[in-house]
Order: sequence, then C-alpha cells, then structure tokens
Amino acid sequence: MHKENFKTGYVAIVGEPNVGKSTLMNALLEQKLSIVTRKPQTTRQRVLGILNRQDAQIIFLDTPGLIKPKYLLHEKMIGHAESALADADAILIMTEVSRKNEIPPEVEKILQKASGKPLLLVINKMDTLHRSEILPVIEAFASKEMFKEIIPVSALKRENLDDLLSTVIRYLPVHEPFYPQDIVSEQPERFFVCELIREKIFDEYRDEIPYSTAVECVEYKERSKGKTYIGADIIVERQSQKGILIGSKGEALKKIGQLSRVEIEQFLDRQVFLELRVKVREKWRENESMLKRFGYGVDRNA
Ligand SMILES: Nc1nc2c(ncn2[C@@H]2O[C@H](COP(=O)(O)OP(=O)(O)O)[C@@H](O)[C@H]2O)c(=O)[nH]1
Ligand SMILES: [Mg+2]
Repeated sequence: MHKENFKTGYVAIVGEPNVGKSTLMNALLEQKLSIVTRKPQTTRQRVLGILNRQDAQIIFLDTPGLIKPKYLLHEKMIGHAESALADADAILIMTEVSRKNEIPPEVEKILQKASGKPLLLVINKMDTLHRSEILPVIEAFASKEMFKEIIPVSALKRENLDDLLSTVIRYLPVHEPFYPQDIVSEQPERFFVCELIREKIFDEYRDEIPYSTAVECVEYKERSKGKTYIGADIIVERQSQKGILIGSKGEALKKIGQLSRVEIEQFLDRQVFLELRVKVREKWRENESMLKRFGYGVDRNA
C-alpha cells in the first residue's frame, strides 16, 4: 500500500533545442532513455520516463526543442511538445545560463497552451558559470514574474537535482501511481533501439544528413541462443545521402552498426545481432503517411 500522501503526476520538459532537456531527463532517471547529441533538434517526439520514489511517481515527458517549423516533420515535433503540455500537471521550462533572461517567441507561444499550469523554470548548465554569476541570471528571469519557481541546475554534473525533484513533487497531485513501479517507460524496446541508432548518426554525420534520416526497426526477433536479431532500415531523402551513409566499401555504415550495437546491448542487457540497411524515401519529412510510419505522427491539438 502506498502512503496516504503519495503523489503522482506528469511533468513536461520543454524549451529551445540544445539546452539539455534530454540530459536532464536521463540524469533524473539515472538511466539513458533519451538520446543526447551536441546538435540541436535531436529529439523528435515525446519520450516518457518514469521516476519511482517512496513518496512519488513522476512521469517525465521529454520533448523536441521548440523552433520555427520548416518541414511537416517540425510541425509534428512541435505537436509532440504541445501534447506533452496538455497532459502535464507541472511544466519545466528549460533554458540555459547563456540565454540571459530571454524567453524566445517559440517558447512563449507554446506556453499559451499551458495556461493555469504551474511553470517552473530550470536554468541549466550552471557548471559553465562562476558561482557569483548565477544569482544575476536568476534575478533577471525572476523579474518576468512568469514562473512559480526558478531552479538553477547542471544536468551534466547532476547538480541541484534533488532540489529540483522535491520542488517538482510539491506541484503534483496526491494520487496512486499510474504505472507499475518497476518500469521506467511505456515505450517499447524497439523505439529506444531505433533512437540509439539515430543518435550515432547524429554523432557521425554532418550537415543535413542526420536531419534527413529516420530509423525504422523492421525486424526484432528473440533467438533461442540468447541473441536478439534486429534488422533496421535507415531512411534518407536522396540517393547521394545513401552513398555518404554507406561510405566507401561500406565502412561508414559498418561503424554506425558497431557503435550502435554496443549501446543497444548495454540498454537491453543482452547480445544483439544488428543488421542495417539504407533506403531512400524522397521528401519523407513532408509526407504525412511516412511521418506516421516512422513514429512521428501526432494530432496538433491532441
Ligand atoms: N556544460 C553543460 N552541458 C550540458 C548540460 N546539460 C546538457 N549539456 C550538453 O548540451 C548538449 C545538448 O544536450 P541535450 O540534452 O541533447 O539537449 P536537448 O536538445 O535540450 O535535449 C549536449 O552536448 C549536452 O552534453 C550541463 O548541465 N552543462
Ligand atoms: Mg533532446
């Protein structure tokens, strides 16, 4: 039985690209669930992570960074962030110390969808500032009077995260847990497998390539000898991109396969046989049915 005042709720993490949203969720869960890269716009949909404590179950929703949309894919990404706000009991608006006190218009706009919900500002990357420089940043944001709380953290160095958690819990309703207390997400294993492959592509390729790429796990079979067979398609938009991804004599693709397999095995805690194929689907980022197929479909006003 749970304690009488046990709390359960959804907490959306929203903000600009690259401020550290996925790093924060992983740090809070003490597990790598959401992929992290040095490039913006890595996260494309909402990623659910469940933190189970003695006193609370916090369901975090990591979301794509808020940008001006250029492709239908971007509109879907913003749609995922909006749907996370709609479901949230509390909202973590994430920014980083270098932003001074600016809340960009893309973020302001989406916050209109969150009217009445508690907005907690998380100022990340405080490890990059000298202690004496942090207070003025907090004061500048406080003058906006938009936020119930302002919490400076370093997601990377795991600084001030306990404070963040106890603050968040204050804003959650008293409720029984929604999920069993031994699971960390409801998204299937194969989703995280595809995401890890996508992360390696973000790390290894430049320019438009990572942004033009989707990954689809087409086969996922448990084999008796303890190895899982995973066949995944890497989707690109042009023939020339396919050539670059594969590389001369297939070396580049082989490297992606090796790097991905190591992380997938760590994530699944078992051995994996990974087979990657590269396919061209022209303009998939503008194609409603392909976006849906690759897992990016969402109703804007869900
Ligand atoms: N110095 C510093 N870097 C961070 C911190 N949190 C995240 N980063 C880096 O910022 C980049 C973007 O992080 P990510 O979590 O993918 O950002 P997202 O796009 O908001 O999800 C990565 O290179 C992270 O390692 C932090 O607290 N301090
Ligand atoms: Mg992210």
